[in-house]
Amino acid sequence: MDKKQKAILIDLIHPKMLKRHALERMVELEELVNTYGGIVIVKAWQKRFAPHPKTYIGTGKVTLIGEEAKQLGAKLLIVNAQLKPRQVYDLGEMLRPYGVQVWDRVDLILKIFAKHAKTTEAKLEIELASVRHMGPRIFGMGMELSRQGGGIGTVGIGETNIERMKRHLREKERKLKEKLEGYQNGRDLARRHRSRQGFKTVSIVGYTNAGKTTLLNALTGRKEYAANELFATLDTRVGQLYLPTKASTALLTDTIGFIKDLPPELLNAFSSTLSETIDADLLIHVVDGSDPNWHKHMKVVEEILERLGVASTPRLVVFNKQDQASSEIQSHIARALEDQPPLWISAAKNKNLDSLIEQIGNSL
Ligand SMILES: Nc1nc2c(ncn2[C@@H]2O[C@H](COP(=O)(O)OP(=O)(O)OP(=O)(O)O)[C@@H](O)[C@H]2O)c(=O)[nH]1
Ligand SMILES: [Mg+2]
Repeated sequence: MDKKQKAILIDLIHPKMLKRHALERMVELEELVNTYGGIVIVKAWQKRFAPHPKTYIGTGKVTLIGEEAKQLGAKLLIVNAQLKPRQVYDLGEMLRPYGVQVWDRVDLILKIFAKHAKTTEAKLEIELASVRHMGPRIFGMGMELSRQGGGIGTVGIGETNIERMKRHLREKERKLKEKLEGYQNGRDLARRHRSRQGFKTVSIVGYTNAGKTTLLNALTGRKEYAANELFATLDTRVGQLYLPTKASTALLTDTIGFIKDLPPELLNAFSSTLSETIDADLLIHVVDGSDPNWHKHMKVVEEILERLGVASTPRLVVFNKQDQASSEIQSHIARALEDQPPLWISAAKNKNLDSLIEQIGNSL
């Protein structure tokens, strides 16, 4: 029996942050928790100019949360930030008496990834990301353990354990990377084969839940898993797209979605999966046009594309979910883009896909 895990969420906000922004941040965190399969029972904010160096949130607040958690039977505190290893440790120690575990945003994303990974490659990538995420924490704990073990004249017992642990992790990381390189080589071969056959490649990118997989399915007749959850897709799928204007076929790939504050170590671990995107001739950037945060999400995606080194790949921006987008938001988007009219589609309703296909043909 897998009862839903009860979670308390906490976000640190700058005293000058607009209330609307604070709420939006929380909504996204809550969506992540729902995707994970947890249930949010308390949403808390703390106003601070800067994080507490040791516990991230103020220690008084930590105690309050601990007591509240105990009362409500929550075993999990999720902090909406990427914490320093030391902060996870100190916060965890403070909350241990209340039986509460601490996750940061990356922990949560990793848990979702682990749940959604279907292919061996995606599973390996997640394992690599976890090793990289956990490593520094263990090293941080090491300071603590070696202090405990180290009396006068003794080598800290903690220290030797930590050394062993470090070696173990390094070894694990090496093996994972080696295995992933195997997949990478396979992909390189397949890609070279395709380009010899004259196929152009088009990669669908975008914020998570924008409708990338739905679009891939609609354009290629595939039946990949698409769902109203974050990170439904974690690997790369390829389908064929016939371009009537060019009387040729292009290969269309769909991959993992992006999200704000995606830590670099996560992105790096997914390099094998993302290599198709990195080498594409054209990127289709799918934006959920029904989401009031469309502009922020677009910027996040652009930033990540830059980090991937593909900022100069030709790009086609499409606004999806027109069927759900209010006329206000549609005219707002039109105004914001002023120079070129937005290309609206509805992947789920098969709307306006012909003009998209035509534009893909023209762009290639
Ligand atoms: N109303 C409406 N819903 C859509 C449209 N396109 C996709 N959706 C829905 O949006 C949700 C997310 O779609 P996906 O295709 O899984 O999105 P994704 O970008 O692949 O998401 P991840 O793989 O999780 O990053 C699903 O519930 C889809 O049914 C659309 O044109 N209109
Ligand atoms: Mg998807």
